[in-house]
Amino acid sequence: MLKLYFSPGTACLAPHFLLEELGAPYELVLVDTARQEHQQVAYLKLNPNGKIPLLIADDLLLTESAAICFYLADRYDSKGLLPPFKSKERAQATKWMMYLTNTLQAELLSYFYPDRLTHTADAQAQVKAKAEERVAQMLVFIDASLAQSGGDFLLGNQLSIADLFLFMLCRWTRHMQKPARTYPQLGPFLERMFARPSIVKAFEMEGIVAPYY
Ligand SMILES: N[C@@H](CCC(=O)N[C@@H](CS)C(=O)NCC(=O)O)C(=O)O
Repeated sequence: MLKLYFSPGTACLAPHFLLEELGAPYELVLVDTARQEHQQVAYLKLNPNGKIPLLIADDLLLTESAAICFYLADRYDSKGLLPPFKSKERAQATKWMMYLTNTLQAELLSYFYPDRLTHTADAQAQVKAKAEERVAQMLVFIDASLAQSGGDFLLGNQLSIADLFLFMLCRWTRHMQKPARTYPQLGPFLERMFARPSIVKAFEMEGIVAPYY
């Protein structure tokens, strides 16, 4: 049995979309961050980093949202959410997951938690503003890549875990001055993704309401 430990709208979203997309049986376990449950002994025993999400799959305890997505896509490989091993498309899917986690997700963390990077309120405001600027540059690149992909998704015509991950990260930009939905390719991409029942169901289960992205 699969168990996904979640807190609404956090990095659990991509694995959650994926579980729905795969049609896998799973249980959702709420980690109430308002009550600091992610910092309490019971959760720290499972995930010493105190971060969300966490997946338990039989005797496997797995953290890192991207790693969870790779694992689930491989576990249910017949669903085709990752291209076959050794293919060029697989390499591209891996590249996108690395790009999204190393750059966009990392920059978004600076945007949301500037207090972790510097001390004064002024410096934090500067970090936040700079992070927003850098996110915008990344969105320009992703937007152009979507235009060049030759299809509806990052890999062209094939939906992959990278699209689910991208949707999650784009959602996190929704209150920025130039959110992902305002870009010429990303806007329709987000609309298409939001039309998928898997996405709607995961939002519903997490109690997330509009604006969705
Ligand atoms: N790289 C990790 C990041 C996990 C992460 O930072 N999760 C946030 C929620 S989006 C969290 O647990 N924050 C609580 C905290 O940092 O105290 C992943 O993608 O799984």
